[in-house]
Amino acid sequence: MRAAGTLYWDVLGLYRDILDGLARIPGGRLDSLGVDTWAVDYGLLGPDGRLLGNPVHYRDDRTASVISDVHAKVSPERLYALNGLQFLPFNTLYQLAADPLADTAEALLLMPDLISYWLTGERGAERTNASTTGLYDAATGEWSREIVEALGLRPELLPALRSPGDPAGRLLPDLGVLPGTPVTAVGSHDTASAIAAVPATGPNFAYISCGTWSLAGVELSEPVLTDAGRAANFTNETGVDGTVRYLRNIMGLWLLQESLRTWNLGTADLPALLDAAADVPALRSVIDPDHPDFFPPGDMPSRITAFCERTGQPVPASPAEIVRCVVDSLALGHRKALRQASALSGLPIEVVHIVGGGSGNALLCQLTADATGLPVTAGPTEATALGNIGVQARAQGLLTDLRPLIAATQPLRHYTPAGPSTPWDGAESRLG
Ligand code: LFR
Repeated sequence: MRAAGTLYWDVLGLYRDILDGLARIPGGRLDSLGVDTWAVDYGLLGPDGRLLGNPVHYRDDRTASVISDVHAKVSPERLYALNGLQFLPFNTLYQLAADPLADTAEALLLMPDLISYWLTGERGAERTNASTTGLYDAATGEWSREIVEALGLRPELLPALRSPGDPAGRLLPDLGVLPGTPVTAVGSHDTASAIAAVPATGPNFAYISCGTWSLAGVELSEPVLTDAGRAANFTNETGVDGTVRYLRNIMGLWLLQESLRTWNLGTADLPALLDAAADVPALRSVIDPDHPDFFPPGDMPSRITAFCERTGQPVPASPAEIVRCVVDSLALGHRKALRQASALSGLPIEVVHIVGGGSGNALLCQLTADATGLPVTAGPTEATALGNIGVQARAQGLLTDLRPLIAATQPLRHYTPAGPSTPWDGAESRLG
């Protein structure tokens, strides 16, 4: 929600919804609870533990003026050598440089850690999400003292790290819901939880965690901190069990979500639009989904048509044509990222797993199979929730290996490439 020009999260609304949800648990008893959210965003606490300001949304533009200051203190090359993170203007380290409260705050808590603190009174920094801040060393798995000091941040700002599966306190009695329930640290970055629930049956797979963002890449055991990886803007985020998510962010279904919002349509209208889009000829016009024009909230269709006009392509007119342009462009983005992930990491890819809400988008799944020339397995849609619960179940000794269980129990859909991927070769060059 925007107020006086700043885009904020309604964090207390989210917290209230969590408490309401807990109050409705059938039977009024839980063995464990785990918190995950999106990455990079945070709240700052004062000495008495109070929230110092309302958390700002990563789509706010406050970092635009500070990125060069940060890079003057630590070069992008040195940053990548230490944190292995793709450059995204909203990475926590840039947000802190734009945040006047960072100098006086006592503690920084990432969103899931903040919720967990309110629920339990205990503070910590869960590793999978800490790895998205830019302040974390991808190779050692600890906060990077070098980066923290170079940026003039106080090391005490950052809480002690914890890993998925670690105990994270108990629900405080004064919340009035399920007092004493144990809280377990999970892959608190939603993408970490989603990838933990990929139903892969062998090592040579790629994944696309497809929702508001498309997170496309491979899972590795060690970070790849090469110049070529930095040039391709690949990230090394920490996963559950110390795995590495070697991936790139692609703008994702945000392009559709914001288009629907502009047209005053809801997600219930999407199936009919996708059916109509399936009848529009393929690859007539494509956009670079990652162009910064598409990042802020607001009228998406006019930004898409402006892009097509600027690049001399047919301008999509109807909603179905715009949806087709978006879905083709996302499939192309998936193809480009996965080819690079394989080339840069040396991992051959035999199958692509699409998980998250976008795995229910049959047109996007089929076009991703066509564009990559690889079989696609789609599902589960609730991968993040399943990965979160899976880590808790394992911490309780209820299971040892989540992926085979997901593969055996979740409905999955399979897509095979419908034809040669040659039309996509030409289209990729149009993305620049
Ligand atoms: C997905 C996600 C991405 C992260 C973006 C911003 O929900 O967590 O992994 O890059 O949101 O936090």
